[in-house]
Amino acid sequence: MPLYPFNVSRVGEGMTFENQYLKDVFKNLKEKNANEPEFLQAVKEVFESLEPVIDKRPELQKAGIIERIVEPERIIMFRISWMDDSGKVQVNRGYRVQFNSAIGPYKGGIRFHPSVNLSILKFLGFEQIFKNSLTTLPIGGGKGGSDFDPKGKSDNEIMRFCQSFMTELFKYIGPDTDVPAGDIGVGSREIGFMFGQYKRLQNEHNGVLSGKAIHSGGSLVRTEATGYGLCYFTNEMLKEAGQSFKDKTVVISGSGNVATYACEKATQFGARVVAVSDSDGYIYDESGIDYRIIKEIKEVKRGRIQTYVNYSKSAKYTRGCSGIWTIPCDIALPCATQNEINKESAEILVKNKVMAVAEGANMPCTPDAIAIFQNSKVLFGPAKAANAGGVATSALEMCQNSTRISWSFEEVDQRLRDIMINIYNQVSEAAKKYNMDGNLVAGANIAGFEKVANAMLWQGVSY
Ligand code: NDP
Ligand code: 2IT
Repeated sequence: MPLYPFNVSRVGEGMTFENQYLKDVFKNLKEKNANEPEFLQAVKEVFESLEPVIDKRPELQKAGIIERIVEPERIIMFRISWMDDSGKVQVNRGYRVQFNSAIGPYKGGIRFHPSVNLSILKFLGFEQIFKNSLTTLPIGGGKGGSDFDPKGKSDNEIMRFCQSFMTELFKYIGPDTDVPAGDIGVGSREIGFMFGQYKRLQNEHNGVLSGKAIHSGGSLVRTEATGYGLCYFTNEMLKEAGQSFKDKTVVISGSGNVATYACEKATQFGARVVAVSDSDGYIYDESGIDYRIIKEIKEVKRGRIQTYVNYSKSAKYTRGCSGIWTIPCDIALPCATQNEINKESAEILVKNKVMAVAEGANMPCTPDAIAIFQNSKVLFGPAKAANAGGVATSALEMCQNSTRISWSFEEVDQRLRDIMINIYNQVSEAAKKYNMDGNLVAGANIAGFEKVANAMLWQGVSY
């Protein structure tokens, strides 16, 4: 059961693009992938943005770029059997969607969550193509994962699962082929177990995974990168509107990797973060959430956000996660999961005078929520652009691995900051170029798409 209910059965109805080529491709895609609502949702949004590009560039239709870009180059699906602590054999399903390698090796995270299925991984892999393109670094798009639920598992169970997952996956990945990283349910501990197994099987210590620990070839700032990058991007968006984080009230959903470091950076920028959540409920603390407490609860104790009340007298816990959007705030940073802000939540945020929303999670806002923000002139930073700091820093890790040197925290952080500013400028300029000034959704889709499309054209049809 999705924790954030969203009516997906209507995805694709009332297509808002008129271009016949896009309409035909989408109709065919919908017929072929009728059981993949999240994937269709992600594609539809991109098609809506691309209409002016397709109208202007007939060579894209001639080369079948759109039909090709929505079809993953390869999908690997496999059985993962592993033994739990009681000696019972468990079976999960594993996947890697190698979506597009036009501009570099497939790159994207691995998600371990019971909700994982092909629709979710295809939406994530599809978005990753354009996100990775926006980073300006040479990385293609991919995503993988399993319906394995890490909650309540012992370290040994996690290790056995990760080893079994990699025993199959290692055949299909490599530092110049496909470089996975973390996502929901996959952090440093899981990357370590998978890296160890890859090294054993391949007999190579290389940059096949990013998000590695520093002593084993990881990059400084990778842990912080998505949350920091989200705030660097949001800062640019606010700056263009003559605003800043200073003295603003911020609500952040989630309390995992992205949320924790978004909380840290927003606080450093002078904002007051008043709420964070997990899938059970949310914490409201008027005096400001302390990101060091989230780190202690989540990274050290692997506990639930509810226990935050044991650390702060002013903190209040409420069960149910979507209620977090009823808290009045200037800036909302959804950093948990897809479709967590629906129409109703968006309407409440607007009524409470939210000024900016930037997506730390992938596709956390439903299409009608985005329309509400845009129609209400709320600054809106789409995931592909706003959360690209994580994968960008992964690409910096790949670069350090290839050259066998490592950069200081300051150097990586400076590069991350420059990349996020550059992404903001690319996205903002692409929107202006196609007369959609301020529409960063369209800007991100167009700027991300054009580079990949040009690479595909250049490489010919059978590559
Ligand atoms: P984590 O596993 O570290 O944290 C996920 C957080 O979101 C947890 O607080 C979790 O709560 C909550 N959450 C997960 N699924 C749901 C759900 N179905 N309903 C409600 N809450 C949920 O993951 P990350 O922080 O790495 O990822 C968060 C988001 O950011 C994802 O959308 C991911 O794709 C995206 N992202 C991550 C990047 C990275 O570098 N890690 C890069 C770019 C985007 P609970 O513990 O209760 O499950
Ligand atoms: O969604 C994402 O961009 C990630 N989970 C990070 C992927 C990566 O390869 O660092």
